[in-house]
Amino acid sequence: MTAVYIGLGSNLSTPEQQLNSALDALANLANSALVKCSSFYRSQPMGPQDQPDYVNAVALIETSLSPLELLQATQKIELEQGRERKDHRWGPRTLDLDILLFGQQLINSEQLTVPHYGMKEREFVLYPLFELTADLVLPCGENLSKLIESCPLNGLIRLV
Ligand code: A4P
Ligand code: MG
Repeated sequence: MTAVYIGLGSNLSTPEQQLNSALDALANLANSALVKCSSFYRSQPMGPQDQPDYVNAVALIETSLSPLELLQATQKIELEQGRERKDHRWGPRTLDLDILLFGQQLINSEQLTVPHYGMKEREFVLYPLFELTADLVLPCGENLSKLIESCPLNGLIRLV
């Protein structure tokens, strides 16, 4: 089994319900177990500002699926929750599931880049991840606690 961190994000159609449904789906994933999930956080939209705030969280699962099998599964969950892929980048979405870390693996294929390319700069990824595993070390050798020090909250609010 490999420990995998998944970033969850939504800013359409009652985002907190979207995240809860996604967690149910992750808990029912084949050959996998949902270990824990961070609190939900409200975050300012990164990218176009004419869209609602996001709700973000990070989940830890253990899985014996391969990285591509997991990507297929998470994309299926996105589609089941009404995700539409639009042309313009970083637009609003009902559900986004990003594979942040897959054990200590480095993956650079056409379909998958792991660690996720933006995770080291995003407050809505780093703070929930820190809540789950404060002593996490990334595959590149960087400490999560160090990355947090140079990452402003940018209005991130932990929801109860
Ligand atoms: N892909 C490659 N690597 C990965 C990975 N590690 N995890 C590929 C998941 N997918 C990965 O994804 C496009 C393609 O990326 C997939 O087909 C897969 O093969 P997508 O979900 O269709 O596109 P996207 O999410 O719109 O694009 P992108 O660039 O991945 O956006 P991000 O980085 O996901 O950012 N603001 C706040 N506050 N909170 C957010 O969560 N999210 C975004 C989207 C914008 N602004 C946000 C938030
Ligand atoms: Mg994405």
